[in-house]
Amino acid sequence: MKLSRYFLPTLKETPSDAQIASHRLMLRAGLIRQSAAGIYTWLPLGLRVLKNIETIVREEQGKAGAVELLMPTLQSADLWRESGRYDDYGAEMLRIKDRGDRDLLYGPTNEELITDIFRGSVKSYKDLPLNLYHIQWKFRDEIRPRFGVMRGREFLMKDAYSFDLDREGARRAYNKMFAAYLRTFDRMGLKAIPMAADTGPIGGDMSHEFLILAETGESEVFCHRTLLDLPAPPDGLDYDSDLSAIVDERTALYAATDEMHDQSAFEAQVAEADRISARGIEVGHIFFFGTKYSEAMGATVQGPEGKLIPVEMGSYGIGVSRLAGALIEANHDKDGIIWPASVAPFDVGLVNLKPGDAATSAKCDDLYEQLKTAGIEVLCDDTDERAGAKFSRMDLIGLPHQLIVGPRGLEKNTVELKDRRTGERQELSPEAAINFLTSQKERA
Ligand code: 5CA
Repeated sequence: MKLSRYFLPTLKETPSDAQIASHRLMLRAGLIRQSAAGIYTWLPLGLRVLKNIETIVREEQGKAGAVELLMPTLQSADLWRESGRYDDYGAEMLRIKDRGDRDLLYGPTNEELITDIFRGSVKSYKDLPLNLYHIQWKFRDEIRPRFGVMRGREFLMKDAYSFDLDREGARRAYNKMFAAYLRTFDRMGLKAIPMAADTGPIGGDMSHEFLILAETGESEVFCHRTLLDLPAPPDGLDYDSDLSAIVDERTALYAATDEMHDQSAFEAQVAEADRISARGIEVGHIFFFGTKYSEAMGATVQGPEGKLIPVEMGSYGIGVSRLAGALIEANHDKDGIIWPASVAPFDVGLVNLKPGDAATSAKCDDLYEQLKTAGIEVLCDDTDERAGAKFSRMDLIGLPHQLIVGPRGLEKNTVELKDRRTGERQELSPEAAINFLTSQKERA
């Protein structure tokens, strides 16, 4: 992509209404614009990040056996009357009437709709287990939308729903998602801490939140230090015993009991040196709620003996748009964003220091084509702005690598390669730079 033909409206000034780094940087780096309180447009650069996050989520859901579909944003109120949540959900739910005076709502979550889809088509235990998910916009009329996309009113969520014949099957589905979540966040370079949690308006008797440590997080985390050092579980775990071992081990290291949610109990039971009490951002939340919706809505299957059995269900959410903010909270410095390679909007920023110089521009075009051929996503700054402005914009938008090309270097057949995270710069030949970037891409 050539910057002169792109749409990257960065801001020079720090927006005064943004209280946390990720919100400020998302506005300044031209990732989002607010259109109403808690409602955002995703600008081209932000959209690329969102799509990369989606891709990782999608791949890991697929590996865990979940099947993608797409449900609408608008839902019929009648379904929610069946579960009893139309009245219970309260003011967070955006209620709409169509021209026929029928009640609709903008979905804050999809338990009812997926249960309706399930009961319409699945009749036998032989079709289980089943896990269906989608990645779709949700609306919750939060009292205090804040921190940009972290607590929006409209936000993108991945929500998966599992259906099983019995509790053991449902527990296994839950554990599978638990492991898939650890892998998903790990691929984004994030250390996610699973924490037993309240089930809130979703309901049920078991739930875990996944939290990313950050000072600006809205949740409190108490956990054992070793939890931070545990690697993500390996790919392809499928045995019940392996999966439940993962869940038991991590849950134990957070808080063994309910009473450990209480800070003083936590402090009595875990030695000070082993204790982490910090703030965290909730990037995912999984629930086991058994037959709460299947009984209320008549989602049954015929069991092996011919009896009708209400299915055991769980639901599994990831805050896809919130993750864009959480990733920045975890990856930035005074100059701007530092994207982990797996979600970066482009792999490389190619900086043409002198677009007026024919030889420099020809070399940039050549490098640009070579990078593209090697499958490397490149944003080329071909504008005629000052070098200083170009450097600060590249630092602000946080692409992992910057490849800087100018007439002085080219006289010696060199270009400069800068690593955004470490700030390290190396001078090398254009060929060596391409080889280096290709090897980085292959490793990722
Ligand atoms: N039905 C369940 C699981 S599919 C559910 O709705 N869970 S949830 O309420 O916990 O939401 C799932 C995830 O969406 C949260 O962990 C959080 O990361 C994200 N999320 C929730 N509310 C917001 C919000 N207002 N803005 C941005 N992300 C949000």
